[in-house]
Amino acid sequence: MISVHINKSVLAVMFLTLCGTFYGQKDELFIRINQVGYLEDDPKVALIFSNTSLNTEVTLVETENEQIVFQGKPKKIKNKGWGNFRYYYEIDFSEVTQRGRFYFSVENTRSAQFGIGREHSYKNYQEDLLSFMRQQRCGYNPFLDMVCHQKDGRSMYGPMADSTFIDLSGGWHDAGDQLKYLITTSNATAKMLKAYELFPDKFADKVNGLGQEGSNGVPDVLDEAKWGLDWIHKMHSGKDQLFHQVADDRDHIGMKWPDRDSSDYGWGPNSYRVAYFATGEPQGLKEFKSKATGIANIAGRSAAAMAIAARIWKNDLDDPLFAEKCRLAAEQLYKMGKAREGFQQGNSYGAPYRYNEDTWADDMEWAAAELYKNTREEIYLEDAMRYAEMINSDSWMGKTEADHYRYYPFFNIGHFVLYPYVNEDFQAKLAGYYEKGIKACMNTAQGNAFGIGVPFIWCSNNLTVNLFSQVLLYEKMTGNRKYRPFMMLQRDWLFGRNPWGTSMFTRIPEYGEYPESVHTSIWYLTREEVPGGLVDGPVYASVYNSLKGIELKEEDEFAKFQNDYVVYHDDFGDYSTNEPTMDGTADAILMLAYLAEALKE
Ligand SMILES: [Ca+2]
Ligand SMILES: [Ca+2]
Ligand SMILES: [Ca+2]
Repeated sequence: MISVHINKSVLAVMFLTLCGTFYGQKDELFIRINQVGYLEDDPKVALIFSNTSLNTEVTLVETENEQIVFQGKPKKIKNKGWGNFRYYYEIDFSEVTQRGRFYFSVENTRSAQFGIGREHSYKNYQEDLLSFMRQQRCGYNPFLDMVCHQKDGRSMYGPMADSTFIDLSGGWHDAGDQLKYLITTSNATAKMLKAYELFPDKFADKVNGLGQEGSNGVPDVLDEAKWGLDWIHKMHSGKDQLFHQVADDRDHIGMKWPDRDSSDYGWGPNSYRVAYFATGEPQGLKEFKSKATGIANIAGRSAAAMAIAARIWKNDLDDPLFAEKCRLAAEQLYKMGKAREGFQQGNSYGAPYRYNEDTWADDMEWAAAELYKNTREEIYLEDAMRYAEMINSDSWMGKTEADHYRYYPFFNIGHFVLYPYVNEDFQAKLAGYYEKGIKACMNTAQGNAFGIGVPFIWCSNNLTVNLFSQVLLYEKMTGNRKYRPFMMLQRDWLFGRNPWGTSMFTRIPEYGEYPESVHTSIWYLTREEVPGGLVDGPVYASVYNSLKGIELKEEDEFAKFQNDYVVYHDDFGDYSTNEPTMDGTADAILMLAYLAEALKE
C-alpha cells in the first residue's frame, strides 16, 4: 500500500511539473500571516513562497464588505526559507491600520483570515491559556472533575527516613506527562504573578479557587498562581526544607487517566509516588544521575514567587494571613538559596532526559529584587546587583545549541525587576544585558526568511515567547521601541507566519490552523480540544531524528513543508514538537495579556 501511494505521488508531481513547464500553469503558492492578527500600529509583513516566480500584485480584502483595502507588489527576499521552495517574497502592509477582519488574495490563492485591532485579533486569549493551566492541575482537576495523585509522595534523599510520607498533592502535571517539578512550577507561578502585576486590567474572574465555574472575587490568574503557591508551600516542608520533584520518568508508560495512574514507584500502581528532596547533590535512583552544585535556582525562583505573592495578597486581595505566610516563606527560601548557591537539576530514572538547568544567579537576582521591593532592606539590593553582574547576559540567545532547559527560565526577568532601584549607570548595564541577547537573536534571524531568532532546540516555542517578553520589558525599561518590529515577528511566527502556516497554541485562533493531535492524555482519552496550550514547537530535523520512541500516528498534513533543517508535526505521536507544556503556556500569559483588550467592567 505504501509503495503504491508513493508511486502515485511521484507521478502526480511529475505531471504537475510537466504542466507547469509546457502550459505555464502556476505552482501552488503559500501565504503566511499571523492568523490571530495585528494591533493597528504594529509592523505587518506577510510572507509568500512558491516554486515559481510571482509577478502579480497581491490584494488585502476586508471580509465583511469584500472590499480591497490594500494592493502591493511582493518584494523578493534572499534569506533562506529552509523548505523546498525556490522563491520567497514579503509584502509589507504596515500602513493598513483599519480595524476589522481581512484576508490576502494572490492569483487564485487566499490566505487564512486574520484581524487588525485588539477586538478583532487578540481579544482575551490569555483566558484560554489559564483554562489550559486548569486542565493541567493535579490533586483536583476541574477540567475532568477528577481527584488524582492524593498519595504524593514518599521521600527520597531527605533528612527524614526514606519513604516517609509527605503531603505534596496539588500543583500541575508538567506537560503531557504527570510529573511535577519545582523547576517549572516555581517559574510558572512567579510569571503568572508578574503578568498580573504588569497588566492587572486584563484578567477576568470566572472561576473559583478550585477552578470550577463561578466567580470568587479573585482574578482567575491569581487563583491559578495560588494553586502553584499552595504546592510550593508544601514542597517547602519545613523552615530549611525543600522538595524539588514528585515522580519521575516511570510515569512514561502511555496515556492514562490521572486518577488511574498505573505507574509504579515501588509501592504498587496508582499509589505513592517518589518525592525528591533538594540536597544540592547529584541524584538519580538508577543509572542516570543529575548534576547539582546547590539549590539556589529553585530556592531563588520559589522565593521570588512568594515575595510577589506577599505583596499581592496583602495589597490587592486584602488577605494578610496568606500574605504573611508567603512573606515568611520568601525570606526562608531566599536564605536557603544564598546558603547553597548553585543549581539542582531535574531527576530521571530510566531515561537520559532531564531538565538540565545550571543557571542560578538569575533566579537569586529575581528573588533579591522582589524582596528589596517589599522590604527596602539594603542587603537585598546589594545581593541583587551582585547576582545581576554574575549572570550578566548569560543565555541561550545567539547560541545554536544548548542543553535542555540549561538557561531556564529562558529570559531573566530579574534585570527588569531590579531596574527601578539602581542608578543610571547600573540601569544602562541591565538594559545592555537584555540588548545583547536581543541583538544575538536578531543575528540568528538574519539567516532565514521568517525573521525567527531562536535555535530549534527542544521547546523552541518557549524560547520564542521569552524572547518576545525580553524585548517587551526592554521597551518598558528604556522607552526605546527600536526592537519592536523584531519582537512582533517572533509573535507572528507563533501564530502562523512559519513554514507550516500553523499557530502553536491549541485552538487559537479557533478559525485557523492550530495544533489538534497533541501529545497529552486528555486529548488522547477524551478527544476534546482544550484551548490555550503552547506546544513545544519546531525542532531541528537532527533533534527529531535522534529522539527515542517517536512515531507519527497520522499522515503528515505538513509533509511538503518539512525539510532537512527544521520540522514540526501536528501529530499525537510527536512528543518533541507537539506536546503542550504547562510552563511554556504559563510564560505566554504575559505576552497575550499585553496584546489583549482591557476588560470592560
Ligand atoms: Ca476567580
Ligand atoms: Ca536559572
Ligand atoms: Ca492542525
